[in-house]
Amino acid sequence: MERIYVGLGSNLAAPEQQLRNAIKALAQLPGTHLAGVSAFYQSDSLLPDQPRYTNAVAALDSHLAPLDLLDALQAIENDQGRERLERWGPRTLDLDILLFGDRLIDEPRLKVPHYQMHVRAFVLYPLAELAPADLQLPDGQSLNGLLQACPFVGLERLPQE
Ligand code: A4P
Ligand code: MG
Repeated sequence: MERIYVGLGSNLAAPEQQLRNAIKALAQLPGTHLAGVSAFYQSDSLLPDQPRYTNAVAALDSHLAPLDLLDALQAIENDQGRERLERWGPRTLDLDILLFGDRLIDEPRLKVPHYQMHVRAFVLYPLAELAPADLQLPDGQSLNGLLQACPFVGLERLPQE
């Protein structure tokens, strides 16, 4: 079993419900245990003229191989009506593999750690709810160091139900 962190994001078609549905689907992945889910956070899109995003992070313990997990996550995105019209376009659901154990993965379809996670408050703060306090990324950076360099600005933590 390896500990995997998955970033969830949505900015179309009832984002909070999209995230709740995705979490149910993650819990049903074969060979996988859903170990935790962060609170939901809202923030403006990194791109102008897009609706606000809701983001969260889920922790999985899984026997799946990385590319099999990627296939499964893309199937969940497609099931929830994701249309890949343009890169970075608005989306009903985006599932990104943030960390996969302590692996560094550099394949055409999969780069882990996720290339932008180090500087995204909407990834780092929910991740910090689930990860051990002394988490180190496989490139040697500490989650605490990244958090200190990434202010909690423009992020709204939603109350949990
Ligand atoms: N891929 C490579 N590495 C990974 C990985 N670690 N996890 C490949 C998942 N996929 C990975 O992804 C394109 C391809 O990346 C996949 O086919 C897979 O083989 P995609 O999800 O189809 O495209 P995308 O999401 O449009 O691109 P990308 O680069 O994932 O976009 P980002 O970086 O996720 O940015 N603002 C806020 N507030 N919150 C957000 O969540 N998200 C974006 C999208 C912009 N602004 C945002 C947010
Ligand atoms: Mg993506």
